[in-house]
Amino acid sequence: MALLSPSRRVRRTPFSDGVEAAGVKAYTVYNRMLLPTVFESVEADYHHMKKHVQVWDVACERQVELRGPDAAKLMQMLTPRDLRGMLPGRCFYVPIVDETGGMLNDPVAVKLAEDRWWISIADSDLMLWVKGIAQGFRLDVLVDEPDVSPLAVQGPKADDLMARVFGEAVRDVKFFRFGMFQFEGRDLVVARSGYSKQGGFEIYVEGSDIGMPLWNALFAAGEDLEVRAGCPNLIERIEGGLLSYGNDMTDDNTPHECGLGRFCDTQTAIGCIGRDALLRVSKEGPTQQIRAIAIEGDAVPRCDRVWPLFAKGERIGQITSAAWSPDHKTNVAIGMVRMTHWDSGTALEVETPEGMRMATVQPGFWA
Ligand code: THG
Repeated sequence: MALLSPSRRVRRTPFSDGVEAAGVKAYTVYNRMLLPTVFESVEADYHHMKKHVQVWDVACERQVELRGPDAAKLMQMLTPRDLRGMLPGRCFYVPIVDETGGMLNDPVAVKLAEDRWWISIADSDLMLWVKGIAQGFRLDVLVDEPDVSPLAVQGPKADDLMARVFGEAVRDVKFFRFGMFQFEGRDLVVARSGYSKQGGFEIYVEGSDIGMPLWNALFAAGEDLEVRAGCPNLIERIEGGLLSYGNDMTDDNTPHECGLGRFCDTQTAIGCIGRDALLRVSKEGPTQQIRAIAIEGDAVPRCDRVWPLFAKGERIGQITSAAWSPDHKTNVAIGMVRMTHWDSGTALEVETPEGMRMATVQPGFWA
């Protein structure tokens, strides 16, 4: 593919200088911001992440901040997940739905205080929807995008690296919770979370000016841990069943179709804008759903459009993400499959740009 023309519309991040010095080989654009996709190679990056520790520039996971007396009310209007039991210091993975129950985003909600939330968004212009609702319902809440840029530290040695920079107490942070930790005299949110199944942390870097100092401190502290610059890895995230908004699902899909029913409490999520629509569709249950799918044969090419899925010549779904897995010695994939063909073991055919391949519905994701 040709190169990406840089311009003001494609925002750099507080870590871009470090990413470039580390030899980034490819970028994508996410929330109108640069997101690295390859350093050495997708496969080499994958093996390194599973064995060591990586620092990821995920500043493109922008924060939509809700601040004010109606912040919690607004947050509950956005999602069918019941937030009443959520305490400050917690992070929740939350489907965000429109009035039809269609997925608008699948962010991580960070509850800083009853009246202060961050919505750590996937790739869609969620702030416009949130501002529209706040204004339309005359809510007493400010909605904006603060100067906060997540930096992820992922891999089996993440705890050791983080302890060297933030102190031993960081090891005690539990999954999907956060604590406040100091760096150069500034208090930062540090959560145990991240877009991989290898474990690790996300540092919500508040203030672009400390971006490179923190980046450099992590690399200086982790030399003997073989720390490297990395990024969300296509192979690893498919193995783990981590969904990519805009790729694996769009606003045409309900959370239940996406397999996110476990993050919905539609009965009790009073105030959620999509609640009535979801109650209607969830009565019958979804008629298609996301599945782990293995594709036979050699490494598939990059999946940059839907690949139709067939059974006996009939179209029954589509593949939306696929990659060769060196650890599982098969092509791992994420697809949306009709109910009639979604059972584990069902044999399918997938139309790739390089021809038809046999494929099989898996009992679950690989990791
Ligand atoms: N971290 C933060 N912001 C993000 C992402 C992130 N914004 C964009 C994107 N990623 C949002 N999508 C996801 C998808 C999956 C998860 C988090 C964000 C995730 N899921 C876990 C799982 O499915 O195993 C755990 C969910 C749970 O049990 O609560 O982590 O990565 N800040």
